[in-house]
Amino acid sequence: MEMTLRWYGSKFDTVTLKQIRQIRYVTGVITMLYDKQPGELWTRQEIRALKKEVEDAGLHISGIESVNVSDAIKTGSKDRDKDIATYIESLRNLGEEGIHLVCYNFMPVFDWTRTELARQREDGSTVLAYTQKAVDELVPEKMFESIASDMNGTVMPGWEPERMAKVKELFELYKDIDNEKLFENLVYFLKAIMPVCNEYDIKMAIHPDDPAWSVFGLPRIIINKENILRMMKAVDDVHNGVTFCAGSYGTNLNNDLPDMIRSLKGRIHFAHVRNLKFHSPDNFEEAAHLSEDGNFDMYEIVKALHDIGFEGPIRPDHGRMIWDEVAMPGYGLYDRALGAAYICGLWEAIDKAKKRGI
Ligand code: CS2
Ligand code: MN
Repeated sequence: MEMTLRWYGSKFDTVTLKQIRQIRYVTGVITMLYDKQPGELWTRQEIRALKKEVEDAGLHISGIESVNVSDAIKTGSKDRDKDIATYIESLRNLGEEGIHLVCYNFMPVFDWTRTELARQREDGSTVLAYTQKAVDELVPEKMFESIASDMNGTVMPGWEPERMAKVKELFELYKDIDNEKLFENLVYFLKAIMPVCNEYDIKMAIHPDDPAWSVFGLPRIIINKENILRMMKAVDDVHNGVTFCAGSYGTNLNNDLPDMIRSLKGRIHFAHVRNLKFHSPDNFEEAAHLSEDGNFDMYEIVKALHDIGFEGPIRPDHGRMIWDEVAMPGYGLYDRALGAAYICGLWEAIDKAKKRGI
């Protein structure tokens, strides 16, 4: 595996490449052209400039998170083929620049959903949290307003103000789309992009829906083992792969994370490792990466990745906000750096124990 950190670009991120470089455990960044709208072309010049900036700082681009998929593609509406052609062009440009990993998601309307961005924990740190009760009490148009004041002046992925201004229209677009239709549209998209992925060896890695169930009555499909294996089979090509996000699949306590990892051998191209602390099955908060701070056994998760011979990038996913840092919620420097060190420690111990036959 390679340890990486997500970086949103110098215009948007409070964390600098110089700081990332000094984490030491981290050698690559997962980044993106953050101001691109879904459906917009990523040009070679833009990709090259981003690459140069990262390389000048002594790091490299390990993958893109995300090249976002447009609502026309997700809903299969009239602009779908035009948007797919643009997506293919963007992939070609990334391939030409030597980038071989692209994370994306297929969630309707909202990317991840949390009902609090700064829930205070006992030690004074703050974390992102979710309660089903809060979602049930909100109308979707109010979702953005209800959390905007905790964004620390940053723009959060999937929650761009321009997008949120159109929430009502977006819901309208999805009104006839059920899980089956969404799945069909995903397969249509994948079949169309596989040739360019094969040509440039670009591994597509779908990010799961977060939380792993339907919110506001919208369809959600990338939520459990059965569905993700169905998707792997529907387009049985190594370039159709997975971002294994422990914190997202793990929102559903019925998902057995190490077992899912093992069943996806060969198809996990990217891993997000984070821990959650549950107060009840639909009230949870993001915890420190340390196993005993949450509900997940991080040793078992990292061991499963090691056992399947995972070689791709891993990143600590969201971190807590600690030491008075002011940053994009979930994406501060300090706790993610601690997470990176912890995961590397687990990995080294597992690796050496195996080599020594322990
Ligand atoms: C990320 C997602 O911040 C997060 O929770 O894991 O926003 C993820 O980047 C996207 O869903 C991938 O397209
Ligand atoms: Mn994730």
